[in-house]
Amino acid sequence: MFNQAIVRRPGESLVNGITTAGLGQPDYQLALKQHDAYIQALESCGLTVTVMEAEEDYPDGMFVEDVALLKERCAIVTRPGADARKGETESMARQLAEFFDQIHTVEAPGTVDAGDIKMAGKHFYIGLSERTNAAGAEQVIGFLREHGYDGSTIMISQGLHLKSSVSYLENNKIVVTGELCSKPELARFKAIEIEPEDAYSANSVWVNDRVLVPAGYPVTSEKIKAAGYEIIELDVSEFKKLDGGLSCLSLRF
Ligand code: CIR
Repeated sequence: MFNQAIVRRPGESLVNGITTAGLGQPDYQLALKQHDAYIQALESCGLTVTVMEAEEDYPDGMFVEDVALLKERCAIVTRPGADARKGETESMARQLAEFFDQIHTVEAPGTVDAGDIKMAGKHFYIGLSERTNAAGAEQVIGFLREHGYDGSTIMISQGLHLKSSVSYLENNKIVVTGELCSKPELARFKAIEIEPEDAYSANSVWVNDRVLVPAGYPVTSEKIKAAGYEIIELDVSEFKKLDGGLSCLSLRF
């Protein structure tokens, strides 16, 4: 179960965020409203939400999931793969010091976006992507082992991050799409498969037995409900325009 979440407010500079989506510029005011609803959803799942201020120098700063990996007493600050995002870690490291005594840090030449890291119980799957390299994954696995966890890597070639295409819903269940449907590394899970046209919704988020699902994907919502979960649909259209999914908007621990 999670007790805490950390989010960061979007800044007006979000219009300059990195994107390949081709969906147009995000609307700042609408992004704020969607962010408010996201925070409320986390609170309704019983989490205490720490809201960090926007940093205008970092247009992608609200995608906090990429800059840290948190698990009970293990905190890792990453080294994001995109140069424009590397500086986001400074304020995150300061924030995490309020919660964690020891903080590990990924160092060069390693790069890791924690959107590439899916935790499933005590095991962490790390996607090797355009943002996360083998040196970074190796460092993360080393830190995890110090705390009694383990990790392994999966090569990915589709989507921005591993978690763009797979989410762990606890109870040995995953929501999965695209190339990951046939990855032997994930064969041990019960898969809720998502069709390519709904791929964005494979990034859904388990929070204390509820599942946050992006609004606009009724087939996915029905499949997750049929698997026994209560769902909360959230409109995150403005973050989708920046290749961001639901999970990227928070760190949950
Ligand atoms: C980026 O390209 O880094 C951001 N525009 C989107 C990051 C999304 N993060 C995530 O999926 N974990």
